[in-house]
Amino acid sequence: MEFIKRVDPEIAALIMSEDKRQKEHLELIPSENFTSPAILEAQGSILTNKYAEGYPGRKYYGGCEYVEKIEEIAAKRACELFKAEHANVQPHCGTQANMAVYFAFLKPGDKLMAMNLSHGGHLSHGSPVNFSGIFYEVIHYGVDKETETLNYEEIYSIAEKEKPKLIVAGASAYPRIIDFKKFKEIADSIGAYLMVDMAHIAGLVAGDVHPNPVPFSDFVTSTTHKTLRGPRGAFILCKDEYSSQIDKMVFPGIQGGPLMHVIAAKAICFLEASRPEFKNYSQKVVENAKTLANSLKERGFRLVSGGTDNHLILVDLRNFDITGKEAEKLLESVGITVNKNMIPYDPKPPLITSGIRLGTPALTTRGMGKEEMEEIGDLIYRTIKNRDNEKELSIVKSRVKELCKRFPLFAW
Ligand code: DSN
Repeated sequence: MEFIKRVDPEIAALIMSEDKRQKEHLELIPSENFTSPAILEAQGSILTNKYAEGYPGRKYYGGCEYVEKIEEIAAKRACELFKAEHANVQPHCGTQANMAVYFAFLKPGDKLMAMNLSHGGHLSHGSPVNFSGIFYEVIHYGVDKETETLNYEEIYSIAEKEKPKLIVAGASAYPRIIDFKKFKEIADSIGAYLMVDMAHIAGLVAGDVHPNPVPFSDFVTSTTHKTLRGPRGAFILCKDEYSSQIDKMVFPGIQGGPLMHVIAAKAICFLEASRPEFKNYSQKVVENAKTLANSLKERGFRLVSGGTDNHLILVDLRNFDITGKEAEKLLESVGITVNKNMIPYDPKPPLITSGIRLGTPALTTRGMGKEEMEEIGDLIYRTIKNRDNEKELSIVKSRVKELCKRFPLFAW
């Protein structure tokens, strides 16, 4: 920070404030995590100075001898980690990874079938306000009203009737295991491509606590910064037969110069995720989510689908007579960061919502375990229950502070 402080004190002060916020809050947003100091170092490295359009061995610039080695290593590690035939590590974000697949294999107006955003899907899975909903004819599937889980028979009958060219599996607010084999059978039965967006669960797949979609999919897209705990970025895995169409669509199709500092950080992330410690970490993420889910259930919260199999919990707040928006703000005021989220068949609009989405990847990185998850369930309950009781809220605040102090983040 010394250089930033000298050159731009205004930005330095804001970074320091954010640093303090990250250290002193309980981070429960399921798509967030804390990267290692090695990954931070790579992202802040001189690699940001280098242009490297094209692919290793076929770069459009001189002086690429080191950065292309880095890109080769990153792609090779991604393939090894997820047992894939081909990896493109250049996509800047998850939406661009999805865009590359759609643009490479669909024409505007083609049919795409994906999970409804309001049932746990993602904007880039055909939301009308996203390019994917503007360029394609989108058919959505959702979760069953009773079980709040994916009903594969229902998905099969929608696919059979609508005959989409590409089916997307994957979600950003679905607390259960996704059966990729079933999705593959559905896609095969109508001759559709299957793309799995595993952004949320990539770290769980790497740690062998969630089935790997790679053997069942034509394309797998992912971000690197969620459960995978890498830098902010994305990648695409595919079979060799699709590699040249995917590569051409990422560059020159939709992106320019790759972010080589981020690609180096992705290489480190894949290495870290291949180690035994990461397997241990992923198991703890899931165990912690189950413990937090039980702690909340015991205190009267209704969980969408009744619980969780992964890193994420979706809480229906209606019996506590508070909206997702209000709960997000209230919890933030005591140092607990969550995000408001639609629950399936939510009567409230997306900016209000009836739910909150919680996840354990970040707090597990801090080293928190079963005992802390039980306590956090209690802190969430006490905050919501005593929302107008300043004395209770200040007790919660100090318990949050104490927890954060006992589990410090990496110093930098
Ligand atoms: N915005 C991410 C999430 O929070 O789930 C998905 O891209």
